[in-house]
Amino acid sequence: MGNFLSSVWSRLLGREDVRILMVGLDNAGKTTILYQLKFGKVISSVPTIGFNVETVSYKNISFTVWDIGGQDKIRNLWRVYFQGSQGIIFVIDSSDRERISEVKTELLRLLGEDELENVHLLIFANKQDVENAMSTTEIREELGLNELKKRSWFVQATCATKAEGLTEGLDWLANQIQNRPRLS
Ligand SMILES: Nc1nc2c(ncn2[C@@H]2O[C@H](COP(=O)(O)OP(=O)(O)OP(=O)(O)O)[C@@H](O)[C@H]2O)c(=O)[nH]1
Ligand SMILES: [Mg+2]
Repeated sequence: MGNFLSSVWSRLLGREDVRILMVGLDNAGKTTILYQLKFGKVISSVPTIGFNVETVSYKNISFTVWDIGGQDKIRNLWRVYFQGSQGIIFVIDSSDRERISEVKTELLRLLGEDELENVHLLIFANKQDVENAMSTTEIREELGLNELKKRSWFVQATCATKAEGLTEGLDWLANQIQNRPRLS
């Protein structure tokens, strides 16, 4: 990840290990984001079966991002990876209006998991470059985020293929984890 996000990582100095999970429906852009963070360039991705995991070290911290495939039949496996995570990145294909209710169902199911009760939630409203993509305001409304109680959450507009918005979102997440590793 090199210098790309060093200002983000420097906020997390002193933390031994920070574990972030990245989930979302299939085709949302998770693997593209992971590769952007790791390599800083777009690498063509194929649907993930199972997961990709990348650990990035910066000084004395290690930051592990688990990119878990979003296909319907493996979503039940997400919970295997929840334990010990401080942050969740939930990636949405903002151009996929047809599946926004499915996104909401999955998100609410995720947030209902005991293991994730106090975990910070960063939502990447991805594919903002696609014409007629849902805005962050629309996504907040569609997902009913304003009704979330006791949860620190943030919606960031992104275009993963151009690496836009990723740093801003992770900056928010890093701040949250720095200030309050887990809410309680
Ligand atoms: N236009 C556009 N396409 C994107 C963007 N991000 C990802 N894509 C494309 O969307 C497709 C799916 O991206 P992936 O990163 O493989 O999606 P994923 O969430 O990992 O999908 P699964 O592994 O199946 O769960 C690829 O063709 C990407 O190039 C974006 O911001 N804009
Ligand atoms: Mg993938």
